[in-house]
Amino acid sequence: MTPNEPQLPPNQQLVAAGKWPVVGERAPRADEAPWAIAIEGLVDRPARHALETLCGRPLVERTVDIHCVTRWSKLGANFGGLRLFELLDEAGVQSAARYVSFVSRSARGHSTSLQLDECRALDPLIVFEHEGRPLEVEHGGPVRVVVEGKYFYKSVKWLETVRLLADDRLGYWEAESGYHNGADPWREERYMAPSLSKREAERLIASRDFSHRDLRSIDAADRDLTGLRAVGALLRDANFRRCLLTGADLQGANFSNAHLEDCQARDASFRNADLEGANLNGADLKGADLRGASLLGATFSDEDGIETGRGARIDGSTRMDAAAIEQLAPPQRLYVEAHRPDVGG
Ligand SMILES: Nc1nc2c(c(=O)[nH]1)N[C@H]1C(S)=C(S)[C@@H](COP(=O)(O)O)O[C@H]1N2
Ligand SMILES: [Mo]
Repeated sequence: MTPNEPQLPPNQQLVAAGKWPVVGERAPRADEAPWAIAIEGLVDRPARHALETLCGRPLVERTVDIHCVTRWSKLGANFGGLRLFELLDEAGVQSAARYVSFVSRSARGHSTSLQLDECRALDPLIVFEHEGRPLEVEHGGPVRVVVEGKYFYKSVKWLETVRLLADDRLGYWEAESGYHNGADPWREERYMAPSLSKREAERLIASRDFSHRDLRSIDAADRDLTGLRAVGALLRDANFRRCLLTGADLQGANFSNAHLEDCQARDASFRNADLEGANLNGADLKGADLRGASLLGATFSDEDGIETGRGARIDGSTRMDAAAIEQLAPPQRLYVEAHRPDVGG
């Protein structure tokens, strides 16, 4: 038990001190127009606030715990900004408004939304500063939303428009990737329920070909999937516990938050796969190829295993990038490095 544990929602792990991963888009849409924040929709007095005038208002400072859906958490980040409701109260939210949609200055029109009452209780900040300095561009500078108490995908970077709505407008990740619209980290509201029928799942498991399929949350625990082909498959949150995956071709598959505990994955190829938040505790990864795979928030061993060496079976034959190992949470990194001494620190 670490002293920080009670502050961490279920199945989250702390990033290394001082680290803050960049997730999703890294820069806003290129646009020459001066930055302004529009308050629109079901308000009595729609407004457009030039960024300079907003920055001139007295800033509120707040210390916030960040919890990303890909299982990393960063506690105690310090932000400076304005309370969203300072602007909403000025604009006069109409009684028909039930949702707030935040739209980003983003090439893909990135957005997210919150239920209005919940939003009021969470009291989001419109943030300009991090640790007393202007917010870094890749973290949403010059201006982003920070909503404490939700997975961080509810905190839009490069905020441009706040729209009050009667009906919800599902956000980018919520619509595209099935992220849960509730996003409560304490209840682990990471993903929507799976869309796959039991029969369809059985048929695919029998075929051993998942390539390029959307099989989010598929339950394949304890199955013999030796030699499975799952190139480019969407396998977020899938259950592969204790599976036989020897020699499987899993290149470019998305395993984010998938369960791979105690699976047999000798000689499997995870090349360029997304293993963010995946749990590989106890998995046999000898001869497996993880080059190019993203390992942010991945787990190779629980705390007991780190002490006793009973985590994932990895050694010098497990191919991994040094840069990906560096992304791991410190105890995971120690575990991996201890088993692959050839890679060094
Ligand atoms: N415009 C925009 N906002 C976004 C995203 C994005 O891709 N584009 N990603 C979201 C997700 S999934 C997370 S976890 C956080 C990441 O913020 P960070 O990169 O500052 O850590 O931003 C959220 N806001
Ligand atoms: Mo995220």
